[in-house]
Amino acid sequence: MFEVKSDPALWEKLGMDVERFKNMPPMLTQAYTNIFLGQKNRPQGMAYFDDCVANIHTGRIHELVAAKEAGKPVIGTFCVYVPEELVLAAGGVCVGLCGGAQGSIADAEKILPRNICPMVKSAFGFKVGRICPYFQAVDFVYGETTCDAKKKTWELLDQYVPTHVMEIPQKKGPRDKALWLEEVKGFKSAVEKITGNATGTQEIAEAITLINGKRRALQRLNSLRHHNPSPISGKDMLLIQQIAFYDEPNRFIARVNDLCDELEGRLREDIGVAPVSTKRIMVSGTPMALPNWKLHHIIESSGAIVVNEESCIGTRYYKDLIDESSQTVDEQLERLTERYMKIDCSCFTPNDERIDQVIKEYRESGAQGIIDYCLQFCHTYNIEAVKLRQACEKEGIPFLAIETDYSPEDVGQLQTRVEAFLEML
Ligand code: BJ8
Repeated sequence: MFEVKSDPALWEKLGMDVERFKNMPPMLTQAYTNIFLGQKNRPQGMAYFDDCVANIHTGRIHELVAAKEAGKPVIGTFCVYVPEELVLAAGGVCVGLCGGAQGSIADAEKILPRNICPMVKSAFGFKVGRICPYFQAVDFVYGETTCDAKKKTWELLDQYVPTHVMEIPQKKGPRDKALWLEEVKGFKSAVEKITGNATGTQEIAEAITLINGKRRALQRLNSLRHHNPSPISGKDMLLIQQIAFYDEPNRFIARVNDLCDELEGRLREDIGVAPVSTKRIMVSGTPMALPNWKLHHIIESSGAIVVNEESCIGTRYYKDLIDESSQTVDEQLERLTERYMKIDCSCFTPNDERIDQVIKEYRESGAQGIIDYCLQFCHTYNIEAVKLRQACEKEGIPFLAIETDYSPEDVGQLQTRVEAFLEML
């Protein structure tokens, strides 16, 4: 039987609020069982990812602690702009710390204003409340200046855990690219100082190849799900994309590729998780950090299937690779910078390349409508939804924009809107 495991001794060692945190595994066990395990016809390869969730507060945390004891610093990040390749090249371990849970928001609201993005509040609350083993395991964190809520929160977060900040440009002209290259070089030096390891061409090349491998595996999986019937549910795909931010990369790549092999077999026999007539939805917008499964669960329990996520926990994380042919560190950093500057976050202006990308992914995924997901108080994605709607209207693409947070209060209302949208398709 599925169970999220507990390890109070490990949590104690990490300085967590164990009394409070011990309620978390049973709650997650119940939520995961209800949301994931009742799905019909799941691929067998999902067993590994179920296991990742079962070990989310124990097995993977033991690995991080062992890495620290072996002298490998663990670095937490909140944005796909922070180059994980350079952390790995310097011998560190990189984990994503974005918060996707309602349970830590009250902790954050004791300090932060209430009217900011739930993802920022959730992450900050996890640290303040000492109720996230990943936050407790990291040696330091790397934030960025993508949005106002994040960049000002990092100043406060630094009072709890050493917090460095990368400056992300707001535009994509030559001056902005030069600034970003300087930031990447500064990041490399800072990480080397913390790890005590200088990184040369060889280490960077290996890290680029490894993370390209992760991105390729996710690209492969995403293109398989575009078939109709889709061989994997949107919820399972979202889960895998969330796990990509904290699992050990080599193992993750191997398991995703195993799953792809299985799905290719399913496609040969026309086996899907839902009939061909199932309505196909693409989700775009703000990231959905673990364990935020709210919208996907609403869509799929309304009888549709999610076939693509245009999101940082989705294609924005893996659509672009880094050129692997560089011969020097300078060239490698330039190629890395070019790849990262392709990330079409709404924090940039103008950001029309994202609008084009959304339409492109819509066509490739065989979706029949787009639901644009915006976390409350995320002004950049919320305003960009206006342009996205205009583009969809022009292309004749059915479009629904929703703004929500992590609370269960609006689930009924969202379900009604989603069902009405599906009926219209
Ligand atoms: S590159 S999307 S991971 S910033 S949703 S915290 S923007 S108020 S998450 Fe993001 Fe990097 Fe961009 Fe991707 Fe602020 Fe908006 Fe909240 Fe956001």
